[in-house]
Amino acid sequence: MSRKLINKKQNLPAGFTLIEVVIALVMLGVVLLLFQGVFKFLFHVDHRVEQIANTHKIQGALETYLVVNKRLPCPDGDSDGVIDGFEDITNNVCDDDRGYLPHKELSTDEIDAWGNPYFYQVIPSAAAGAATMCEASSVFAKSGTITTNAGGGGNLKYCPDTYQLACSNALPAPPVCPSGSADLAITNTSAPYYSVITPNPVEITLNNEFGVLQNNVLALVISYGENGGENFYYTASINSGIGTCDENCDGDTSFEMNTGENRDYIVSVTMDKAKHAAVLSRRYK
Ligand SMILES: [Ca+2]
Ligand SMILES: [Ca+2]
Ligand SMILES: [Ca+2]
Repeated sequence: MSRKLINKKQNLPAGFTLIEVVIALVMLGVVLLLFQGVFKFLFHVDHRVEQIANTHKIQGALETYLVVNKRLPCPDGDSDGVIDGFEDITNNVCDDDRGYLPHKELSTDEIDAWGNPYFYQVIPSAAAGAATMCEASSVFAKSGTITTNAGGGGNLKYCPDTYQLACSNALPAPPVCPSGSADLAITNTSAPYYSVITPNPVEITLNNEFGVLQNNVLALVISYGENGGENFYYTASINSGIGTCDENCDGDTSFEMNTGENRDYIVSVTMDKAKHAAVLSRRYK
């Protein structure tokens, strides 16, 4: 009888020891972690690729808006508590120099690839006073009568000898302009108010790791990328005391094309682009 039992035991298939089970579970865990890492990586790559495409769309939309309207839109502010996707502008002056992207006006998406809204910064002078042909803020002015005062804030000068215009208090002067230059007054009733002689704004600076990238920026659109939930101008520490804030949401007009995991996606429109758009629109003055 006992011999039979022993034989039966010997015929049973070999089971797993506890150590073998533990090793198998550890290996399974490692494999799952690897897969999770791969999926996370692919997820982020997918969003980055999507955002790069979004960035190109916004760049195209801003440039098309410039060509069609001969001006740029003001930010969609929150001063009135309403974010409606349309610019906030009063009497040819932007209500604020920063806010949300007027996405309905531009026919672009309201949010970026991570579901966060875009930040839109324009030159502070666009929200500071009257626009004249000799001021970069004129790129944001809507239709309506705007006069470039002779000898006033616009400083528009004309040289009868060379038919040359200049935005300056002193130029053109002899010998460039032998008989001297004269103050000139021009009244425009529709955009564009800016012209080939409108100086660069030098109000917003866009840097990269090597130094200044662009210093004639008129407007910037920013997606704060993967950490946009906390690193957004309207939620970061500068405004609400929560989240973190970097160079692109610290409230000043210096911005940076950063790289790495928390990189931001920036679209910029320079004065050169605005003048190019004015040429395309055949409304160059
Ligand atoms: Ca609005
Ligand atoms: Ca970021
Ligand atoms: Ca800054």
